[in-house]
Amino acid sequence: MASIPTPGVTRSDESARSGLDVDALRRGVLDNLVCLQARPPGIATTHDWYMALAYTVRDRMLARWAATILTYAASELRVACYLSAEFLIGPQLGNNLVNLGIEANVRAALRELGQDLDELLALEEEPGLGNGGLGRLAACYLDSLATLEIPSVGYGIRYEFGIFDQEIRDGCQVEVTDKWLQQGNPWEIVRPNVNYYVGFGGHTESGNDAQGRYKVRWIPSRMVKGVACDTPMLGFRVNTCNTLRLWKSEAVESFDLQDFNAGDYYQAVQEKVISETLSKVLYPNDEPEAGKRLRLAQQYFFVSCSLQDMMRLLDLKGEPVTRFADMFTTQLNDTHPSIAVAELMRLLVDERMIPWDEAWDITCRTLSYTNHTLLPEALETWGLPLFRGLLPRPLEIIYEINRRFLDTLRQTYPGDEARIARMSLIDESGEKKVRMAHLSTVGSHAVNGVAALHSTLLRQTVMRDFAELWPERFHNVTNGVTPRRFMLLSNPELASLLDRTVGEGWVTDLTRLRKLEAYADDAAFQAQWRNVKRSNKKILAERIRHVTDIVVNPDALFDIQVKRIHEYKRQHLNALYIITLYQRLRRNLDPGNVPRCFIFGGKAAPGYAMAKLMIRLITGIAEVVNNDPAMDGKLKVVFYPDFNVKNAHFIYPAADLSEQISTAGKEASGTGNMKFMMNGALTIGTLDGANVEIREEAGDENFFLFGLTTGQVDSVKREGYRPARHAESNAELRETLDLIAGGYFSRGDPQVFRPLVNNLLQVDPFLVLADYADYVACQERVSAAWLDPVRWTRMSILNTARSGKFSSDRAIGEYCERIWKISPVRITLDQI
Ligand code: 26Q
Repeated sequence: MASIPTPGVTRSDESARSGLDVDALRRGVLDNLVCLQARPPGIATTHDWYMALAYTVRDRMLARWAATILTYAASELRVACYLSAEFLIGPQLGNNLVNLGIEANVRAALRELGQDLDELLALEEEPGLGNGGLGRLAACYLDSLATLEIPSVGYGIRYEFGIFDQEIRDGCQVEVTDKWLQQGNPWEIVRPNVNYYVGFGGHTESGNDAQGRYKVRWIPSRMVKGVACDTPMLGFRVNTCNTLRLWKSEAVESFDLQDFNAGDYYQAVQEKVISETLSKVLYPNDEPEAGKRLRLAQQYFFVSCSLQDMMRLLDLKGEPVTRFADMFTTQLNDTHPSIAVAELMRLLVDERMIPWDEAWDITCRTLSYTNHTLLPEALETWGLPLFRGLLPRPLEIIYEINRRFLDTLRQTYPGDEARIARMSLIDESGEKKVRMAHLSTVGSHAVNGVAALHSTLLRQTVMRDFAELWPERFHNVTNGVTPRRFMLLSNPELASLLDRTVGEGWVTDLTRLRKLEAYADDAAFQAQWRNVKRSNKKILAERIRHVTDIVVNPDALFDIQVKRIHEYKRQHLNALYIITLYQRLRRNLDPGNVPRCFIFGGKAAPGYAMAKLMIRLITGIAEVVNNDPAMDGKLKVVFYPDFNVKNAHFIYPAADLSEQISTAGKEASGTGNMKFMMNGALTIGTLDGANVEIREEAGDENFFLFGLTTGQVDSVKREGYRPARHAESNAELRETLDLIAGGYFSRGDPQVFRPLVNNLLQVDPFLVLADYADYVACQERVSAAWLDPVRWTRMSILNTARSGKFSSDRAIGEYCERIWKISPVRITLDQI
């Protein structure tokens, strides 16, 4: 896309700091290289050039950032605050270039300096401040919020170590510490003067104050300081530049450090270390030991800093704290920030002397909660002893909220003690625990699921009692992803074809892609479509060769499954099919003889043994298949290490087939499924999460459906599932499992995959064997479709054409209208 002039900045204003033409950009890079990086061009490393370029781009965002902050500070408006323990924002340079519209000029300026933009882009370390879907969703939402010109802030934690880097050694995952800050982060501005104190531990004291009002004082045993670290979030071709504010923990400089004797000094230093540990590392999900004390401390830390920050902004604006809900609407991204219910109450009642009922009204009007999971083991709870030890005052507040809530329940449901026990904020069935999803639901005015099916199941299962009590509180907002990053930036060839075919407006109004339908059967357009895909597949093939040494054929069907490794996502179902196909090919029994390249990517939680074994199975199959000369030109298997946002950029555009094969009812939504669809991949999938809506939009005939439905899954389980029966009645499945169990994919060692095979045959909690036969049959339909390129290309075009619903702009539009009740605010640059 061509560059655009900066609104409000005339040519004569243009300087090395703000100019967008080639000359100004060139001078900007040189200036930053010499003055900020302190490196003359002669000795500068490529990384120095990257830093200089990043600063040059950031300089161009600062005027917009300042104008945005000033506008929000000055006007009477409502700000949406997105509270999330994770923001997986991905590399920033390319995205900012695209949003500013200066990619072509920057490329030219760098060329004059003897540098290559692509090389510099490849150097950027991405901030891996999230595990997967939930964190990336938060980042897509920030992009849409800025692009739609919605006043908003993202609040989270500035982890020093993000999600680990994955290496594959001897076929196994090895975790390597993610030192993303080692070389410096040019996008972040630390604001030491924006800081708050957060208390932990200690005890509470109660009594009456001078006016005779009952008051509780919390005397914490430890204070931690949170310092704001800001990253600008620029919208696409608009002046809105919002803030992602992440909190870094620091020790409070106390007297103990200054006037010490030897013993106190070491004690004080230890306290400092503990405080700084708070924002040290991101917790992986799916960890059996996830309920760690430090995790709860992290959650409270960032929530308290964020709410205090909002209060300070209110004070700065001269607004009374009673207007909190008019000035802020706050979304809780899952239960990770749900301690906000208690903390906002504490700040209002204890610190601002607001009467309880009024504070409760403010809290409920301010907060809303998004649920991202139905898996019982993933619903957050915290044991009472741990909670009380760390957060004694917030726990008292939760008790008081619960007491009042249960009182109203007893009036509504007299005598129904079972229901009341189910709804209580405290689970008393075993070891007592605080139920965070309950707390969020009671303390919010809106609760939503992330896909239509998920929201329905939420109302029917985990939230059933609450949905009966407050039906109007429950919503669905189907997830979405940003087409700026996942199409325009990462698939430039497709973007350019779309520009030429439907006009450039699709980037901010993805429903315009519908116009492509008219070209679905146009032979010339089909040829261009295939060329784009082929070119993207060549790029991925080259990356694969570079990283894994495996040579893949870009003309093979690229069948891709990239996502976190988890039993419910069923990468092992895919693996069983590959083995089946391998056996058929060896015997020349494959019906279509379609060359396939299976590509996997994804991280397993470090403590999740079965997920790690699934990786080993895939790499084990790859070793056998890729080294079998009989499979040349027919079958390849690749495990692409370290799947992250950066790698995703060249993976989604290269896909022919998108694997979305979770057990029905387990995947809340999925968002990778949407990225594949936009980039013209066809989906093979179950009726789970957003797949249901993807199929609805694409049309049944353009989606490869298989598997049990949620209703069937329930009845199979109710009737007593016997996985071994499927193996007994299906010779191919039996052979496949026997090969794994016999050590065929583990260099002859039958012990390696025993736990996996036994689990499948004896328990199979995710019904892999029950869905196997239908999956294999469905893959045969995929092969048949592939053999008819005109049909396949038509299906591919229609998938992209009908992906408009899955833009995060649509999702954010729904949050604004239905949940946040806020509207856009135009930012102009004339005020600074
Ligand atoms: C909780 C407690 C302690 C430690 C870690 C965690 C933790 C961290 C991250 C629990 C869950 C997560 C992440 C969950 C997640 O990514 N869920 C996905 O959210 C996507 C966006 O809505 C959906 O599309 C996916 O279906 C859902 O799995």
